[in-house]
Amino acid sequence: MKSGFVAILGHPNVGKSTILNGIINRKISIVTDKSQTTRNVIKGVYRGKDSQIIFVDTPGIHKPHAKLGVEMNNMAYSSAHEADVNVLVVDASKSWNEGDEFLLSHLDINNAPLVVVFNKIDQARINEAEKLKATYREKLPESHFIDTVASERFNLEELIALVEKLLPEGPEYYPSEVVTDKDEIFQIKEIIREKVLKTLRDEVPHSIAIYVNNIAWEENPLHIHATIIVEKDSQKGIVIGAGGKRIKEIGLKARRDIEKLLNKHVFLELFVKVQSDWRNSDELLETYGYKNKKR
Ligand SMILES: Nc1nc2c(ncn2[C@@H]2O[C@H](COP(=O)(O)OP(=O)(O)O)[C@@H](O)[C@H]2O)c(=O)[nH]1
Ligand SMILES: [Mg+2]
Repeated sequence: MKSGFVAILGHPNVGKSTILNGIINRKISIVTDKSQTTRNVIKGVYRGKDSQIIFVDTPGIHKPHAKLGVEMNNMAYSSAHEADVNVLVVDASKSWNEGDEFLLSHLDINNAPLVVVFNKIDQARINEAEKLKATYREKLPESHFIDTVASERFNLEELIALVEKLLPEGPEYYPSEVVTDKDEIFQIKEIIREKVLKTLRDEVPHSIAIYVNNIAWEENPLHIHATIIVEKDSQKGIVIGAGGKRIKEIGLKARRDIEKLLNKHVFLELFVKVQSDWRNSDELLETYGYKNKKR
């Protein structure tokens, strides 16, 4: 059978997680309209007739401002290095800029085949997109190219077929029931983080981490006690909202998704805690699951 690891790489916000979810046909990686939503490497297992492809969603590559950003970039770089095929996702509605230079100069794609995906072609202007594509073709002449609209699942089957063709013969890496390498606690934290991101304005999201203090698995409803970590008192106020209105809304939305994930009734208790500059603390990055451990 054809099998292997396929890293989905690119700038923040280009649609990498949407591609993973579209391919696996399940929401395993959170998606928002904000950049740097994905902070970990998330694997999704695709099974074809005679293939098993492990798609690896990665944090967007960007110029880092804190240690968290450095860790996130490193996760992407090492995923690229270990992959059998790399998929570089480009926002086709943007023109070539120094961000693209930064990305190409930092990526070590290790001689594995590279597929460049021009996503969001629904938002692109034809002439501009052609210019962008020509630049990529010139810089990466050995690569394969495909257009997609990930949010509509347009051309994702074609992308899978292309990747399948480029993969080597290999073993089945995961048993048949496994869809993702991430456990339920990770998914619960990501659901809560997504609801915070979607409920708040732009300035807070990068400062947020989620910590699960306790899950009483034997209780019904299942009791989950989690903490939203922020960096400043003012952010704590924003997350809680007037009269606790916003945190209630976050809790309600998160609870619904967690119940869907676990297929159980859930009682979700949320707290907010200030921990200034956690994004630059090695110890706290480790606690919150953002340390780039060797996989
Ligand atoms: N118009 C359009 N929007 C898209 C497409 N793919 C993804 N998006 C949107 O782009 C935003 C970022 O997507 P996401 O998957 O989180 O990007 P990531 O940061 O690269 O993982 C979300 O609001 C998506 O709904 C597409 O093909 N067309
Ligand atoms: Mg993402």
